[in-house]
Amino acid sequence: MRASRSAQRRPSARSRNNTQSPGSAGVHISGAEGIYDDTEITGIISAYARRALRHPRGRPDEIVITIEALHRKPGKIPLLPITTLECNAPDEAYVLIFKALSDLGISSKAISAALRVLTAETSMRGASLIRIRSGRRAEPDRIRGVRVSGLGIERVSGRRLSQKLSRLNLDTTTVGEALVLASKVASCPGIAAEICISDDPDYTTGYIASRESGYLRIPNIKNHGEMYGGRVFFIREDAAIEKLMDYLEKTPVILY
Ligand code: PML
Repeated sequence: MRASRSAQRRPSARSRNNTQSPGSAGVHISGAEGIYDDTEITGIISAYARRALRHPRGRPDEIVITIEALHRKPGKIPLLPITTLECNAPDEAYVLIFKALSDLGISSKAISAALRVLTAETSMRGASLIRIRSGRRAEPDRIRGVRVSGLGIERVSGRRLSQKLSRLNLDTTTVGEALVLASKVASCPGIAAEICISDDPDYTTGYIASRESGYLRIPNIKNHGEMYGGRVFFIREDAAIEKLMDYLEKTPVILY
């Protein structure tokens, strides 16, 4: 599901940054996807429509829901373990980010480059790819970025995850879907880590994820009302971009 508002309409008074990308169809409002059985399709269409219509980024004037058959059997990937770090303000978050990413072998140059992308006035539609040593950006299209697609969670694991998140008081689609996406990204050969700041102005928890660290949630990574955000994938210096993008965008995986 992709929901957007046409570029001509004025953003709301709160919107410092309308995240409109030059050349894009309009302002991004909401996006989601999953892998589902036939019997779940009608229910999921209304759930996605409801979600797009009630999004804190504003009311979309276009909601596109696409249903595609899978032609490849999805690979099975384990979900990352979740930890919530203690963090009370964005300044503290930045210290945690530098520490966690440096421990994963990411250079300061690359971390700073990622933070510039994530806090820029114009959010990207997909994720940026940044090389872990040189900090060079590697996505072929800096507006579109890389869109992680072809992912879902096994029904039983979804229920188990929901119970686990409930016990942690975190049982929301935002957390569940972010964890599923981060788990696919972390399983991608060539990716060392991911950092995410939500572009939702009401959502101030972000995360760092990697196979080594698991999914590290960082509360108060930004202040309320800020529209910036996005995702950066830190890639090995010699990672082959085409292969990596094929995995992230086209290879179906089911998380368990
Ligand atoms: C998003 O807006 O989709 C990203 C959410 C990131 C953090 C989710 C969490 O609370 O763990």
